[in-house]
Amino acid sequence: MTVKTILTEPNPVLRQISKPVKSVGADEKKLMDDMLETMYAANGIGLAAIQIGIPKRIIVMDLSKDENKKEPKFFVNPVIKNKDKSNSTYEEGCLSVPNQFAEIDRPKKCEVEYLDYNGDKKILKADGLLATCIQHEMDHLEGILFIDYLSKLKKSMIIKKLSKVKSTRIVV
Ligand code: GNR
Ligand code: NI
Repeated sequence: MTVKTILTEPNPVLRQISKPVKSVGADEKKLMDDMLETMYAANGIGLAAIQIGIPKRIIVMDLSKDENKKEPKFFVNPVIKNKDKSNSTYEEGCLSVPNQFAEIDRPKKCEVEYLDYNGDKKILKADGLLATCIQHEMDHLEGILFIDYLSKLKKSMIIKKLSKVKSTRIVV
């Protein structure tokens, strides 16, 4: 397992639409292992393959609070089936939008159909942070970031800040 570099906004790769996986083979399992390692190293609760530059419809997640009781979850070709009519608000962050947070409204509950690590078809009913996180990750598969839901002004301020951080790094 390898810790990969997480791409950050404004990197155009993050705007690519990820492609469905044909089958869950050795390459996909290796990718999922690397994604999980990368996510844990960055202290995130979810990661989409495009965040490490691979445009495949694969997501990993672990919402467990206890470091010693890991609960990794793998989603290949996920599809959201039933979105709840009622919304809930969470303060979201994103490993690809470092140190920026904003309250985002999303459907409170949803159902997800997907293939698991072994390529078996599964359905998950999600609520609370799990539902929020799945929808956040599904957005990555479509090239969408949470800042896209903010006003033009807030979004451009965040992108400006992130661009500055990057150019400073190059100068130093
Ligand atoms: O680590 C993460 N935390 C988080 C908090 C609230 C809503 C969504 C997330 S996902 C984020 C990791 C990430 O960027 N996944 O794409
Ligand atoms: Ni994210």
